[in-house]
Amino acid sequence: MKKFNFGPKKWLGMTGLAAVLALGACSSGGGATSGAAGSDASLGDQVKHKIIGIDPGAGIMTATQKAIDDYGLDDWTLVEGSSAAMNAALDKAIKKEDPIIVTGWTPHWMFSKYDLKYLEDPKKSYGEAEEIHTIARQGLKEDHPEAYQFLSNFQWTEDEMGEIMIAIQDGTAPEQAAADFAEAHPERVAEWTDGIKPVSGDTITLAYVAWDSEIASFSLVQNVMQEKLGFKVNGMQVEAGPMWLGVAQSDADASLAAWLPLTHADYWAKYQDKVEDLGANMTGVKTGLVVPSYVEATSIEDLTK
Ligand code: PBE
Repeated sequence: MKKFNFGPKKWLGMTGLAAVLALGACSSGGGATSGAAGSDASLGDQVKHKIIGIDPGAGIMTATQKAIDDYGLDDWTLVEGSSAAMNAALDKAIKKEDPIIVTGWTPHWMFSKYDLKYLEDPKKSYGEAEEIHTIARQGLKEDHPEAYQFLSNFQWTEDEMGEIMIAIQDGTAPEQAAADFAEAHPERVAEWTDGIKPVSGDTITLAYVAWDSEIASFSLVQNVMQEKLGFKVNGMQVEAGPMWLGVAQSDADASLAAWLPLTHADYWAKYQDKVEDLGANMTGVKTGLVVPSYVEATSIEDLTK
């Protein structure tokens, strides 16, 4: 069942003028591409030339700086914060039908909750076919062959991750959302654990970042490794840089949160000799600039107008 993109279309009513007044923006004159429909001010003026970003270590921040260069968005600023702060800003803007531009990615529950769209990226600043990879520390295969096998087997889909993310967003605790998923999909759990002999209490540490997608993957893998394979799984919740460094230095055994080839290209370049790539745990993922559907712009190129 398709779990994403069933968001209500209730934000399509326009109050562009109110948005302009609320932001105190002034009209940029004739011919400008307006932001919210009905407004004469350019989208840039309406959002004060700000893109709402997330934590500075996230690859999407590097990609967005690149987009700012690639598209000549000289007077634009990328605002640093966290995914929680970005989600809050997006929610606030949508409630008022104000224009807003955020750094966004899929899978993410925001596309289910709100009516959103990616701005087209003809210059490919955000890459093309992104995947989420599982990376392991050197020596994991020898030290914990069962964990290595399971982590190599683990692969899932955007819709499956969406079930956990949306449950968490609706208020279910991550561990419970993961347990519910494992119970609802025994055949998937059986595929991932097929032929692996359970251990008795070996400890495995998984590094991850508090991005909604990664909270979902960590929680599910922790649940399955603990409940079905007898591991004790610790989470090491850190920023993106320390996550990669943690696996490279063997402070963590593995991470499910390596976005490649583009999003974490800098980290990969730095640590590829010290980590092992176990392959994609999800394909067809995406990052970019995201706006509510009521914003008229359709491409990053429109931001220069
Ligand atoms: N993200 C979600 C991450 C990868 C997962 C897109 C925020 C990043 O930008 O590094």
